[in-house]
Amino acid sequence: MSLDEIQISRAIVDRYFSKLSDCLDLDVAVVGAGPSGMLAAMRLAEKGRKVALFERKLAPGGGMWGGGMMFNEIVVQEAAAEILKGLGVRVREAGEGYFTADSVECTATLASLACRAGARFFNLVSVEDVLVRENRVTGLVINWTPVETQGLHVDPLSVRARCVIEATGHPTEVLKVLLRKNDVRLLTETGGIVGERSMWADIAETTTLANTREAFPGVFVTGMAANATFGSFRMGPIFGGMLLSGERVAELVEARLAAEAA
Ligand code: 48F
Repeated sequence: MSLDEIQISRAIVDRYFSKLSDCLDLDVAVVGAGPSGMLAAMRLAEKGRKVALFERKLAPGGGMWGGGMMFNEIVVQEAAAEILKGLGVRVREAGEGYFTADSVECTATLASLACRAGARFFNLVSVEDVLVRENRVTGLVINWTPVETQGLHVDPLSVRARCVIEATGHPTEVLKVLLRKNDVRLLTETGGIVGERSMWADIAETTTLANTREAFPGVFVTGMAANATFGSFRMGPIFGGMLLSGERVAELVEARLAAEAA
């Protein structure tokens, strides 16, 4: 068979646009492909939900690749170690209830399994705004990351979603733009983003799970975005809370989708 560059190009264009077209109307749109977003997307896709992840960067994975200060090992506690083992990641005991795993193995495994479960990844795509109808977020406004980084004056496209998962990590970008452009209040004590506090791993790991919930009708927060939204501490390179939060948000969203369908 002789290779034809035009056929190669056509295959890419056709496949990409059929994928994008199919994802213009979603059950769940996940913003940010860090550990919490990828695990949530995987679990919801496993349930048969139509899920897409929108990730600004070229590589999915967020802050997990670099471990702590670029030392590419992560630390998790027992419950999260069990999640990783269940995904086939090799986990090693580090004593006194701590476990370690290779951060590249963890990140690559999460990305691979989320894809294989059926979640569709759109990397190099930034979420720049939301759709709001009757005090509920009903979708996202997306654009190419190079348009954003170059400051090009190019209008975006929109995606409808029955639920949005805010998994943008520390910056909490979905809720920030929602608040900036609309006269709305979040389901927090202050009505706004309470804000992330300095490092306190012990409390942060516990509160991440409690903070994983709906922050505005249609928007569920997970991972560091959950702690930033409801005002808890950062925890650094211990990733148990991120994984448990990803699992939890998937359960909450699945329950919501099922209840709304009933
Ligand atoms: O930051 P990130 O890894 O989020 P996470 O799942 O995990 C946090 C940990 O990595 C670590 C930590 C835990 O110990 O403190 O920081 O909460 O991944 C967030 C992803 O969201 C992308 C961003 O590029 C990153 O990959 N992202 C952020 N804003 C947008 C976005 C946006 N507006 N549109 C698309 N992607």
